[in-house]
Amino acid sequence: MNTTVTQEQIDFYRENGFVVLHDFLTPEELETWRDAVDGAVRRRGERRQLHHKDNKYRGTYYDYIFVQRVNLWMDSPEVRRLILDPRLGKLAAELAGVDGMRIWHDQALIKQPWANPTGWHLDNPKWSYSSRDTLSIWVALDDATLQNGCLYFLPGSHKTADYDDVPIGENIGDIFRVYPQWQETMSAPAEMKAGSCSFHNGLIAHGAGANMTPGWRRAMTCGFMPDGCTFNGKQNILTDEQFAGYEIGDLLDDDLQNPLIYHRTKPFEEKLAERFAEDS
Ligand SMILES: O=C(O)CCC(=O)C(=O)O
Ligand SMILES: [Fe+2]
Repeated sequence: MNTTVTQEQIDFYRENGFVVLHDFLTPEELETWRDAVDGAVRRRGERRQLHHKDNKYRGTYYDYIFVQRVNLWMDSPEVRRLILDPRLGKLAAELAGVDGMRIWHDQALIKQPWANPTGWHLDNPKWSYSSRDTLSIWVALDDATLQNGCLYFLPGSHKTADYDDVPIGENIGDIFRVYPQWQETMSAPAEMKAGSCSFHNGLIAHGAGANMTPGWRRAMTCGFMPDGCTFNGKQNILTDEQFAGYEIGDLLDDDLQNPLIYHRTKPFEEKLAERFAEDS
């Protein structure tokens, strides 16, 4: 895994709100990621989240955007080993320019053959904290192409976005009703070979094309929350119990839900090691 970034890549990320890192995984690592994610998705069955009983989107337009399975690190030791990796945390922290990173959630996002496009949206306004430094990694498990639904970004939109949420719905351009100032911005596709990845800011406008092919477009993603973020009143992935337990302004520092996977100065290794000790 090539987790070194140049100053040029950091500058590109800060200016544009995304960066593509080609050849991120070795061919062997790519096989490990594919096996881990495929196995975890299969075992998860219909449940988008571990605490769900069923899939409320079954058969809807949303269900045919992608197979979405959230927080696979929680129920798959194989995915846990990949996602709770301090090298990912350090890389995310370097791009964002923060001291430490926690996991917000991981997600397998698998576009089925002939899947719907992923409408333009922002990520962070959906989440339970607000941070202009939060960001996600998106790892291509298959080649992501213009034909099968690669990501697209609106470069620089993270700088002028605010916290109005736009649902990922059937009109892929709904976001331009909320942010008409972006209507003239040219989008940037992010085609990637399998094993490459991108990082994108939590406030950049992004989406993905339809899958116009009979093949699969698999991706594994993870949102990283800068250490020190506080609850903003949105439930998002929190269970009803967790949601009821937080008050606006509370620190989101529950290591069972949002493990600290990297910090420049605070110790974090011991807690992570305890996590992995349970696996063996
Ligand atoms: O993979 C996709 O279709 C969308 C990905 C996305 O929205 C994300 O990773 O935040
Ligand atoms: Fe997104």
